[in-house]
Amino acid sequence: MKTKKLALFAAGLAAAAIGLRMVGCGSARSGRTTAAEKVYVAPGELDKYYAFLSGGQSGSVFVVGIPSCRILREIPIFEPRAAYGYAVHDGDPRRAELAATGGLWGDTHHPVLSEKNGVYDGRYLWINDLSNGRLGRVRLDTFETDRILKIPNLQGAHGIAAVSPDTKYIVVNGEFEQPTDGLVTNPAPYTSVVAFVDPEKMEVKFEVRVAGNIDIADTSKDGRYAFSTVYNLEQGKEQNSMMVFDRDAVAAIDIPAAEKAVAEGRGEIRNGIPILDPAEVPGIMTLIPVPKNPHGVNVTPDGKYVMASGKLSPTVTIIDTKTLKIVAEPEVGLGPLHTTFDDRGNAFTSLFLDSQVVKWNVQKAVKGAPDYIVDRINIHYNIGHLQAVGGETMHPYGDYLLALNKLSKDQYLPVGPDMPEAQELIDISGEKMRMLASFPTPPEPHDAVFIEAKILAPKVKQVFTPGPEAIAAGQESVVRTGPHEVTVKMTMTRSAYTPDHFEVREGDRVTFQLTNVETIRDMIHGFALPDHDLNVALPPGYTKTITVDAGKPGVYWYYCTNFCSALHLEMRGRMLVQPRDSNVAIPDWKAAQNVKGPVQGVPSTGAAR
Ligand SMILES: [Cu+2]
Repeated sequence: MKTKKLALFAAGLAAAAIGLRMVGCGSARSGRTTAAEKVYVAPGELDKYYAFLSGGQSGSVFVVGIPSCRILREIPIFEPRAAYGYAVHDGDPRRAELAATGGLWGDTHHPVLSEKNGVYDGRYLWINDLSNGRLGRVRLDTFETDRILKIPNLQGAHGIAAVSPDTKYIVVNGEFEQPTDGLVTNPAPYTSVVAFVDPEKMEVKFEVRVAGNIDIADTSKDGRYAFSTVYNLEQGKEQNSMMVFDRDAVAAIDIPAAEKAVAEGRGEIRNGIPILDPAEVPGIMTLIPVPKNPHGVNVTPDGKYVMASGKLSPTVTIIDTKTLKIVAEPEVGLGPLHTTFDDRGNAFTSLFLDSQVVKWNVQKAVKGAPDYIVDRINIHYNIGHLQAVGGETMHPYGDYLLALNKLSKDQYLPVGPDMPEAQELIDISGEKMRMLASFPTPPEPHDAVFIEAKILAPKVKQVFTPGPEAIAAGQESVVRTGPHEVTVKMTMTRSAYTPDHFEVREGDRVTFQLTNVETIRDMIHGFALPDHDLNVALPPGYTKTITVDAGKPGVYWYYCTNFCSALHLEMRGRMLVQPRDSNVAIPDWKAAQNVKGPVQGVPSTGAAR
């Protein structure tokens, strides 16, 4: 008997050990509609929301339709992507920016959207690169990265937030502390900075020094405070020495007070940026003690409270945003990491260790009512971030919540040593949460932000007005502009390049000025040149100018990489590179336009004509 009981107990433990799958996967048919019906978007129908998922070590952002969970595209930010002709070639200004600011890779964690009057206006998305201390900006009318900013005096750009309600700044937290005096020979105590970035100009306006590691960021809804969780107030450099104190803190930076101090010249200028030290400028920062190693920090939609998730403590610390005093510290479960909100006064906190989302009522918790916990749902597994649609704005939608999970284990087919990472979509429209769907994405789902499709979709540009640099049909040419320089002015339309061939010499620098002269949407043409590390994509109306070395003598077929028509495969042309000392005459591409001209340093038997 005793043995049987032990066996049952062991079986129960085993079930718990493989996660909580048996509990979490029940009743897809509870409620009026099935879970499948809730996420089914019929072919030809459109999703209600865009979700922007950070790509983690992919250095990008993944765009997903919600509720269908269909991946719509990837926006490369910190890594070149040949598939989108992004930063592939030296002539692409994004590639030059990436190379100059830390490298052709990144680690994106926290996407934030531009706001107007406390709601998303669909202009920009910003995301951090933790690894190289950068901030990337994506234009949401084109879904393209338009700026990369290296943040001076800061390492480990981690938590970021838009300053509500009108995106006055993007706040960027430096997680990896640095010697305060900037030296390594006789290092001073290590500190970090919070950077305040002008979102339009993409330049740092000022920084505030914090004695500790600055983690996640959010801002008050009135623009007064930037809140950050801070750990390692001990300023230790190894883990043991970081775990001495009983509590760490939420830092509340008073933005107007900091701006005034900067205007009065009270900042130390380093690398052109004023750095304010709260020890020398009292009143610009308040440290609010919270349980050790807090993680997420989130402001309620009504702006009344900011809450820090305990991580090591099973509590969420609720702080009044006016008085900066702690008003409650409710227990929610093991490993609370982040909190998001619906439109009915409820908070949802991710529990990393419990692998759960817990729903709880904010006012009941503040009042100390015992029944503040509303519901719990099992997650598969070890949830990190979570986001409810609109949960970061003043007007949450209260319908869907995305759980971004660190481990998926038994949820998908094995794909090598690395299991797919996953998200789970949860229906939060009712009193009880309901699991709807899970879907994997390439590494690594970390955080997400949503915008309603009807706000953004009408603003997305698909056909562009040709700029002054555009080449019009009939204006194509191949012209020698110097002894070793050739400019090729080329147009592309279904299904041909004009010119479809031209000749240059070994040693030439060839500048392509490429215009896609199409005028209808989704008629993108690519221009790939084998063995020249070159692939660009051009939407209708776009012009791109790129210079390459002609390379070794030979015939190089440039071809279209973006499927465009039944004759897509035939959309190609030849660049013929004559040997440097060739005595073969280079023929004119067109009688009026040619590659004639003196070629210095070429033997008399050479190709100069
Ligand atoms: Cu094409």
